[in-house]
Amino acid sequence: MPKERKPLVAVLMGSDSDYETMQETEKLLDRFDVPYATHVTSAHRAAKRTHRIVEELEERGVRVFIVGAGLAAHLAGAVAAVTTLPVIGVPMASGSLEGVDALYSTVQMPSGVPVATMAIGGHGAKNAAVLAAEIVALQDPKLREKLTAYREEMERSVEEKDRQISGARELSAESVSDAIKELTPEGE
Ligand code: C2R
Repeated sequence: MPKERKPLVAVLMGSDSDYETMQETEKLLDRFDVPYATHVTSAHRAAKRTHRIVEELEERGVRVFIVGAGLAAHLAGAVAAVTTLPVIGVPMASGSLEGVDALYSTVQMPSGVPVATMAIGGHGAKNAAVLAAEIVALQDPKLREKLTAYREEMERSVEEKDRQISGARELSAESVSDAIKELTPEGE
């Protein structure tokens, strides 16, 4: 990503231990060519710093926040508390509860302060990027075309998977009928 472009999306996470999952978000934002800024911060461990980072990113023109966190995942809610920009939360699949704690902590926001909560882990991290791109695309028709192309590519991949599975089944049905013919005495 060229450095001079202003970030439109902020990718925040509670710890560097979340980064492997949150790279899935970055990869898709790269694919859609959406400029982003990534930061580690923590509402629990660095509350004032988190507030400051959100303000700075808003001033730089960020339009959407994506926030990944695990365990008692309050970071997305804490970000939503100090901005009226859309906040997308990604619960990490970590700890003894494997992300169920993070899911509940992220999704159960009191009315008035929403966090658009994704699935736990990698699927959620990817969907966060798609949703953020969809929000940015409201004012960017070219980005919308990229999202349409992404959907079409997914559809083609489903068709290809179907061809492989149904083709394999037809093949085995053919070989079964050949085997039956071979075993059946002529005239029967
Ligand atoms: P460490 O690996 O640094 O101990 O972090 C992080 O997102 C991470 O998944 C363990 C987990 O703690 C999470 N964390 C939060 C917050 N800060 C860190 N949920 C927060 O402010 O919500």
